[in-house]
Amino acid sequence: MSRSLTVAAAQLGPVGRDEDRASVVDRLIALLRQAHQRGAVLVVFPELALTTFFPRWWMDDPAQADVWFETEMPGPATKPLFDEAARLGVGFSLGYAELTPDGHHYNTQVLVERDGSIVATYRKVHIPGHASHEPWRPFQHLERYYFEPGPEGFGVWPALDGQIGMMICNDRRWPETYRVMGLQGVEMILCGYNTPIHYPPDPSQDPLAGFHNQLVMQAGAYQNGTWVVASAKGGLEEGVVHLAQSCVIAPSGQVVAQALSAGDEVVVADCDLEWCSRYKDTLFDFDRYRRPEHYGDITARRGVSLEGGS
Ligand code: CDT
Repeated sequence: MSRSLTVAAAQLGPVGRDEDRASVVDRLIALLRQAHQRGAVLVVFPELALTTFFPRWWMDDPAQADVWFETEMPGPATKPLFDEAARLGVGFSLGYAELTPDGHHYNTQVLVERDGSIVATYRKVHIPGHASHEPWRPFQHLERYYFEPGPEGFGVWPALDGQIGMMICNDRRWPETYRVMGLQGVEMILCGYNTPIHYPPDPSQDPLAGFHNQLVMQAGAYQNGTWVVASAKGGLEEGVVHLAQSCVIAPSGQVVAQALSAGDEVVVADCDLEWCSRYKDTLFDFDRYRRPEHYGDITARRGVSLEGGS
């Protein structure tokens, strides 16, 4: 028996500083329609898809950046995307900067069902970069200045006839991201990202950006028996080159589809969610093989307390 979910990673090319929400949403709708024509019922858009990657700029007052944030979802600019997706019967996931009514700033991704209803909102847990101006860098990565970490952690939701989880960009580099969702039975993890290829604190990592991108997601998929769908904002954006390489990864860890360009592109794969059980019920049968009851013993033997003292 198979349980097919045809999914599209809707990669975006650069979004300029002066590009308004309406024109970006037009691009998203064009990608949505292409994905639908190719049979997709779920479309994954990138992190902070509605704007340029603004954390590359320092602003003396962080409130100046509020123009890049959404105060409602859908709002007037994003409603056409919600309407077209519901008309086509396509679910989607969209990354955006969220300003909550009580003043919190999050890097957020929403999951929307085929009927246009919001299933879940995930707020990025791992906030990378730095929190103050570092003029020595050729460009800033001020996510820690503009965003708070999401307080809710990682969830998994029944949607699209499967068990769906979300992570955002830097989250994908941390094994616990996948494991926390794996322990909740995740079958498909949706991820948007903006990854500058140049890493100023250690440029020796630059040539490895694409390798590391795949290394972490292929390992996370395999070790937790889950599909991973990753959608980039790639290309040269406001002078900074971003990794493209959007892809779909199977529970075997194999890349089954990948972007060919660094621009707007739809990457489609037909995913059998039953494939997850081949791994979840065998080599990575958590109930059978994981031994969390031993973790305390190991740390005690090494003279390390779980509280972090010694
Ligand atoms: N957007 C995002 O999380 N990007 C990070 C860049 C890390 S370097 C500060 C990433 O992990 O791809």
